[in-house]
Parts: sequence; structure tokens; C-alpha cells
Amino acid sequence: MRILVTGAAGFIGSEYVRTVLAGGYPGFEDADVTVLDRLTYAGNRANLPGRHPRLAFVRGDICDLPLLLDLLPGHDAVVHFAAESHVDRSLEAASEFIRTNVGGTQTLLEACVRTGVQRVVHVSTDETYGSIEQGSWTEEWPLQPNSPYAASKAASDLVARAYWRTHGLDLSITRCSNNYGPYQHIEKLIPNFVTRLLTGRTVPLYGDGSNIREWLHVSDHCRAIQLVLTRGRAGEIYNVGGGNERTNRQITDSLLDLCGASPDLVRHVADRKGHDMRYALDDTKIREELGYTATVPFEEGLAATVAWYRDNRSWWQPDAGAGEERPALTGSVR
Ligand code: NAD
Ligand code: TDX
Repeated sequence: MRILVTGAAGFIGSEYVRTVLAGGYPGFEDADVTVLDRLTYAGNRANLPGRHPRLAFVRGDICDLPLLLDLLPGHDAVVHFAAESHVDRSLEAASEFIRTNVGGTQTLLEACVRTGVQRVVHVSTDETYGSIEQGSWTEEWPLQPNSPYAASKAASDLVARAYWRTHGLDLSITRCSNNYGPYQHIEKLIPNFVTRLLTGRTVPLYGDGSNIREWLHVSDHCRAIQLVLTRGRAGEIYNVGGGNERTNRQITDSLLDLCGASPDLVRHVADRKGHDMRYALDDTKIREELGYTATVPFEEGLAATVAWYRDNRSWWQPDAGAGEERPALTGSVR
């Protein structure tokens, strides 16, 4: 078994590859892994083992068709994580999101068809469904993405579906809720707040903090992806949820406690443009069809994540001062 994993120098893909290399997925203990990653600002080679007998690392772009046609022959499967992934960046500059997430996915799938790759998982997100006031999304819900990031992921899902339908590519799509865990870039809510609180800085809470996200530990997400890779049906979409709905204010309060930080460090800042109010997935399908269950209790996983950032300062400290302060709306509030 030889798999090519795109974007595995990032947060979720690196968790997936570290687990494959550690023999964490039954049947894949001997699998060889090729990582293809462009090493954008979000990619970090140090998220993966420097040397490993079953790992080959290729720095390259998923938009590069000749490279893909050269690289893919001999691979049995592709797990596709590579993307521009941060909503705030897509509000400032969307074109890279369209280039990589839409164009790159199309190029990758075209190369898979041409080189006879047998199985593909396209990793997508709950944000493609938009925002939901009550209840939860099933896989049949219409796509109503609100940010350029979400729109680019929704478009990539449609391209993926078309490559299954038109070319018979054996491909499944996963749509997961918000991930948390070690190795997540400090631009995202939880690592941003943890690293700022651990260094005595303020944390910028968008709007009134009432927006709700559904959180899942990255290891549970990766296990779900592996289940879909090995047992998912072609042409099918699988939601992966965690059931842990929290407002951003609740997350902030938990992080203040875990970091032993003062509530005065919370700054209410200008809201994100078009900020989705709530995400919630119905993941009955993956649970009933593939026997998936999330295993990491949220409070335990969050505490372990904070401990990881506390114990691995050298991983994030070089970046810790990066990022602009947003103007405070009301000063420190609680
Ligand atoms: P990330 O930003 O941490 O990592 C993305 C990786 O892709 C980086 O290593 C980057 O260098 C690489 N990359 C970017 N453009 C590339 C290109 N053109 N060619 C090759 N490599 C490129 O992202 P993440 O949080 O690990 O997310 C991984 C996937 O999971 C994404 O597709 C994302 O949409 C999806 N997802 C993320 C979450 C979440 O909460 N983070 C939730 C659901 C789904
Ligand atoms: O500084 C912040 N302050 C703040 O209040 C940041 C970075 C975020 N927020 C809020 C915005 C969101 O309501 O926290 C919530 C989470 O924000 P992000 O970490 O940026 O995640 P989100 O926008 O929900 O998208 C994430 O989940 C779905 C990932 O970044 C996506 O890649 C994934 O598809």
C-alpha cells in the first residue's frame, strides 16, 4: 500500500501521517507515504518526522500537473488535505483560495484519473453548508457557503463529485466540524488564544462571542478519514461531527481557566465580516454506516492541547508576535 497525502505539513494532514507512520491504523502498518506539500506559511516540515523509512516528502504544488503526473504512478490512494484554510485570510485575499482549493483540487483529481489512482478521499468542511440557527446539517443539505474560503471548499466538493460521476474516480468526501489539537497554526481561535494567554497578551474575541462552533479533536477527525478511505462508498459524502457545541465565549473562558489567565485579557473586537453564527453537523451516516464514534472528551482534549502549547513553545514562539492587533471596540469586557 502506497498513499500520497497532500498538505500533510499542515495541522490535520500531519496528524494523519504521523499516525500512519506510527502504525495507528489497522492494515496500514506497512504503508508507504508520500507527502506533497507546497510549504506555504501554514506548512511546517517539522510537523513530520525528519527521516522515516516509510516517508517521502516532496515540496510541490497541487496545481502543478506535470509534477503530479510524475509523482502519482505507483500510488494506490490519495488523501487530499492541501488547502488554504483560514477564513480571515480569505476575506482579505481570496484568489489564492480559488487557485489552490478549486484549481488545485481539479488538477489533482485530473492527475489521479490519468494515472489510475484507485481511491481518493477529499477532505472538506462543514462550512460549505453555511450557517444554521437550529438543528443540524445532513449530507443532503444545500451548499450555502458564506466566506470565500467556504465557497472555494464547496466548489472543490462539486469538482470532486464531478470527477466521480464523469470519470468513475473512486472518491469520497468528508465534511468535518472545527478541529482542535496539537500542531494547529496559531492563526486559528484556540492556538491563537492559548499562545497569547501564555505570554500575557490580550485575546481578540470577535463580536459578542456568541457564535457557536462544534469542536472535534484532530485525532478523531483523522480516524474518521481513515474509515472513509478504507470503507467509505464512492461518490458519497460523510459528515464528521464532534457534538461539542460551544460559544466562542465559552471556549475563551475555558482557555482563561486552563492558562491561569486574567479575564481582563479578553478584548471584544470588530466582528468578522459575514461571520457565520453556528455550525452543527448530523453525522448519523458515518456512525451508522462505518461505525465511527468520537473518542476524545472535549474538556480532556482541550486541557491536553493547552498543555501541548505550554510544553512546545519552540514550535510556536517564532510566530507568536505575528498578526495584527484588531482595534478594541469596548476594551476589556467580561
Ligand atoms: P493547514 O492550513 O494547517 O494546512 C494546509 C497545508 O496545505 C499546509 O501544509 C500548506 O503548506 C499546504 N498547502 C497549501 N496550499 C498548497 C498547494 N497549493 N499545494 C500543496 N500544498 C499546499 O490546514 P488544516 O487545518 O490542516 O486543514 C486541512 C484540510 O482540512 C483543509 O482542506 C481544510 O479545508 C480541511 N478542514 C479543516 C478543519 C479545521 O478545523 N482546521 C475542519 C474541517 C476541514
Ligand atoms: O482571533 C480570533 N477571534 C475569534 O473570535 C479568531 C481567529 C477566531 N475567532 C472566532 C471566529 C469563529 O467564530 O472563533 C471562531 C473560530 O474561528 P477559526 O479558528 O478562524 O475557525 P472557523 O472560522 O470556524 O473555521 C475553522 O473550522 C472549519 C477552520 O479554520 C476551517 O479550516 C475549517 O474548515
